[in-house]
Amino acid sequence: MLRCGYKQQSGAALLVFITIIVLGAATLLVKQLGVKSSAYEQSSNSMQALADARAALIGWSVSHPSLPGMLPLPDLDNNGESDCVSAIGSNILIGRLPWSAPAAPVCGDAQNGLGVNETDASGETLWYAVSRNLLYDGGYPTALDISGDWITVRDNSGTIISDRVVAVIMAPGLALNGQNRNSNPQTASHYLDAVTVGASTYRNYDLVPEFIAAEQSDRFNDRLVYITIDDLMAQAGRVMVRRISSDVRNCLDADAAAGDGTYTWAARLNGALPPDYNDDVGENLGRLPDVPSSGGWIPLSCFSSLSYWQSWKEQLFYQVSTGYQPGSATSCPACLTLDGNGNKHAVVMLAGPPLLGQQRTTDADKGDISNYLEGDNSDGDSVFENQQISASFNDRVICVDGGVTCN
Ligand SMILES: [Ca+2]
Ligand SMILES: [Ca+2]
Ligand SMILES: [Ca+2]
Ligand SMILES: [Ca+2]
Repeated sequence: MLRCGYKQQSGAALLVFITIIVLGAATLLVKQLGVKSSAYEQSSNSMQALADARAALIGWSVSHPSLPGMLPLPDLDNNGESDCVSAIGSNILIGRLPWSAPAAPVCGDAQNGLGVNETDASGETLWYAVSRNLLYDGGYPTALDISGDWITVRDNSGTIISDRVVAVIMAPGLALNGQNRNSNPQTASHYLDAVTVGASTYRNYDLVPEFIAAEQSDRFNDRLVYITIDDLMAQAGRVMVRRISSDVRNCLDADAAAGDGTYTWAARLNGALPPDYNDDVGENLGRLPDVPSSGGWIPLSCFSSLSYWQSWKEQLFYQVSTGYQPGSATSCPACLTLDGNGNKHAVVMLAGPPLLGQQRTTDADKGDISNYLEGDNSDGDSVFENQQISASFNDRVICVDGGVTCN
């Protein structure tokens, strides 16, 4: 009996002990899951804020009234408004994402705010790094350079995710050890973090155009999203195609109608000199001329009056058919074909940003049409095409025929 009672007692004690262990483990598990789920929720909230901000930033750019494709200057003093930086000395600028409509034009550019004031899960305003190529610093017409020299974003292992980035939006998260946001509210390094991978340290707060989307740790808690030049131009390009379809086609048709029905010569591509925009007698293919011709052609000042013209004209190419070139009988069939449809008097081609293998740095680069146009648009014949935008094709071609079918 005694033995049996002892056994029962020790069995009960063991049961209690096991229960305590199991309950303890379960509590710990629930706590851990709670922490993980809360971290997941926080991260998920921050990612949603970043996604919303990214959409708003693209929307701001493509709907800019005078210069679709440009991006807002960062907010440097955290009052919600962009701040003018009249001489941008670095390749990028970093500040907060501006959300409020500025009271006065920024660097002379009247603009709205993004309209959304997103904050991350810790309540912090989002940060924003942007390539100077797409900023309006008052230096018009040199703004909006889509030729290259972009920002690189790397993953946790330092591998490049994209090197065609124009803007990075960052959720800073809570202050880490060593970050003091009370006395340094405008200092990016008190919000954004750095990670060392091998021999390289990537800092999300300095003016080196390299950013890292590292894994979360006690030394790194930034979350970021980015916009590439391709993302932006796919959308700004659509807006520009609509505007150019209307404005540039109207200028060309008006010029033809005011004269003898023929269309202007092109501005010759000459790789020995910077691009010029004078029409050249005998040139069917080149850029669109926007200065008065010496040959008595009606000046195409129509183009120069377009607000976006100076920033976009390097990307615009033009071919006039022999059937409608100056001095011609203004008749097809010596006309152009676009997407299988003939009888086009002229075509205008919007090149888009450079694709893999295309360079637009030197005068020689800028004089070579294959650095801008692809597929059937770069071979110099009379047949042109639009294709689905892809990594190997991003031209947009519109036709001109006096409004008969091209409209
Ligand atoms: Ca400001
Ligand atoms: Ca951070
Ligand atoms: Ca192209
Ligand atoms: Ca062709």
